[in-house]
Amino acid sequence: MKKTFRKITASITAALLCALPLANALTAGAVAKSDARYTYRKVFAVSSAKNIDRLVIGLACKTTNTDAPTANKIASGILQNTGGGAPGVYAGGANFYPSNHNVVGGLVSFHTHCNSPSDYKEISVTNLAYDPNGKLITNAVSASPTFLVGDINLDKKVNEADYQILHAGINKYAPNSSRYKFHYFGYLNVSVGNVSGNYSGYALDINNDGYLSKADDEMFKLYLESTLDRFAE
Ligand SMILES: [Ca+2]
Ligand SMILES: [Ca+2]
Repeated sequence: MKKTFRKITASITAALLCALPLANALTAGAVAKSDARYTYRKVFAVSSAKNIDRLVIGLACKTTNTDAPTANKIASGILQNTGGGAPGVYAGGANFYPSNHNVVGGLVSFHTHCNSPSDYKEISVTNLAYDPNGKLITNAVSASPTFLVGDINLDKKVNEADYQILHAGINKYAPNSSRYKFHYFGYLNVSVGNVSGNYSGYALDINNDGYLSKADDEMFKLYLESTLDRFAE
């Protein structure tokens, strides 16, 4: 019963409440501190040509110690952030119109900042792709789990151990200042010393540009030395 109600609430929120000002979502304890260290991200990506004209995405989460979800472009195109909410709930939303209907790889993402890794509480996700005739294309776009940016080894901490994996991954997949284009939902095999592991591709894209490159390494170093409070998106 509760689950059904949530689903209904989410679809109503996505369909009808998009124009509500975000101020409606602000309650006591909402919004991360300005120097909050933790960024959560969800990536929407497509693995093969699907003739996508419009992608409608949404991400609803609780407001406690958390900023409102905001959409970011990965592929080129037009992005319109919408969004609204109800007390205690953010309903981030966006429309994305890719420049290339047959784009492959990352399309868009949502990000939000939190005071601590345990603050992020997801409620629902919307992911609808339409062709140029306005027809729904089923299973066109995949959404990653919402993940803590920088926590590559999934221990809920962002630290030197994660950086070592990133650094080794760049040496293997993007050597000599080259760039490796992510397919996002595959795994990259990376070894640090004699420990080898498979890591989600999207987890290594620290700067969220769709590629693994030296720029990800540099951004992570700035974060570890606290020159950067948090990853932007
Ligand atoms: Ca970690
Ligand atoms: Ca990158």
